[in-house]
Amino acid sequence: MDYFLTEDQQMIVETAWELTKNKILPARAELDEKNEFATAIMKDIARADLFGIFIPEEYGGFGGGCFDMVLAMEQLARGCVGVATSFAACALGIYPVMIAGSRELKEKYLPRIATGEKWAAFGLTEAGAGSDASGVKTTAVLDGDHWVLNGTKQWITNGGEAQVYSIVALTDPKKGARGASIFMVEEGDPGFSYGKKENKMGIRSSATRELIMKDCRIPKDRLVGRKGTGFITVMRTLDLSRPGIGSLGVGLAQAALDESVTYAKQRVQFDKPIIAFQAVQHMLADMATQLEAARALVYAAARHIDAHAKKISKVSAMSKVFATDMAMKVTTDAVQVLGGYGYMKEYPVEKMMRDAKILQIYEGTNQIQRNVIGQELNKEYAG
Ligand code: COS
Repeated sequence: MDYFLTEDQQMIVETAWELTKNKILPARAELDEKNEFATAIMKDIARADLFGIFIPEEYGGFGGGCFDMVLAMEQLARGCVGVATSFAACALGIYPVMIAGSRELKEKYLPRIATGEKWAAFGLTEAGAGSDASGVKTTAVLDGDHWVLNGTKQWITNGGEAQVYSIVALTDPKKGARGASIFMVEEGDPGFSYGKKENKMGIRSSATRELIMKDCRIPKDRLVGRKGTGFITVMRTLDLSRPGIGSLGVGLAQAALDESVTYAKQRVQFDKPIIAFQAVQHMLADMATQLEAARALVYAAARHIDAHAKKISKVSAMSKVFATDMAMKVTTDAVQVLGGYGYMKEYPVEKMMRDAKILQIYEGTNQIQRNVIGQELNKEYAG
């Protein structure tokens, strides 16, 4: 379908797809097998200037919006969702500074993120705080000119690879969510270290680690926004990032459909290519239709956000839940179309199915997305 992209948008798509073809496709199977972070590809993404897409021009970026990011992420995800996730997590990690940070913090971090000189990560999740984002236990106490952070973050994408971390910590534990604040912690800060790298089912070219803060001292001015406004900044950050996760589902499902149709045209059974059988055709037709519907919703959600619409939570959650449930279904069907071959590692669809699963879990499970949509409906129909 034609989405009438501008020349600049077409250039983003072409740049990201060229990078995917030349750098990601040849490397993805080995990175997956070795559970290895795609360091060289992240540097290629920086050289292709994709990190600058979402950073405002005054801070050295291209001043693009959510839609531009969604376009780039979709193309990267056609190659490998692990790589695309590492890229997306840099945006997620720096959005709090863009949303609520002081001019000084923006000047300090944004130009370096734009060039890809530094990578970022978002530190919200803890052992007891996942879907319940307000269950954070990490604390931050002011001691003279420094904040002292104590706590452990879990399953942090880009953990150990990023140099800049936005960390959610309680500055007033008695107030719960309303006592949360966000801090920028940097690699090398005293008292800041990493736990072990996780061994995951999918997105194995991305890094997932614990972040450990033990009397971690950081300068006072690394507080993002006002003290106690951290939870709301987290919610606004997730509103902004969730269509991007939807776009990973779209890119992944596109890749799975491409593999499925190509295979179905070549594979001969009962003296015919299997695409000649209606049973297979109907599966492919459903895959293609669901994919296009998800893409349209993700693009619409991103454009809705870029238009500075007042309410974005519902449409953002809808785009994430619909596109990622679709990706799980389409990648599972791709394995089915390829049959026994689909189950083998010689073909990429088994990796695609493994990678799809995390999309339904991270950045808010799809159950949480439905809660958000339900709560917003409840408010809209309040009368
Ligand atoms: N934008 C701005 N403010 C928001 C908001 C949004 N999208 N969503 C909620 N808020 C505000 C509310 O208005 C409320 O403010 P007041 O305290 O001033 O009234 C406050 O935040 C608390 O909101 P709420 O009561 O709805 O919070 P809950 O604790 O019930 O949690 C959910 C709501 C479940 C939506 C939240 O915990 C969530 O998104 N969880 C998933 C987190 C997640 O994605 N984790 C994955 C790891 S991060 S990669």
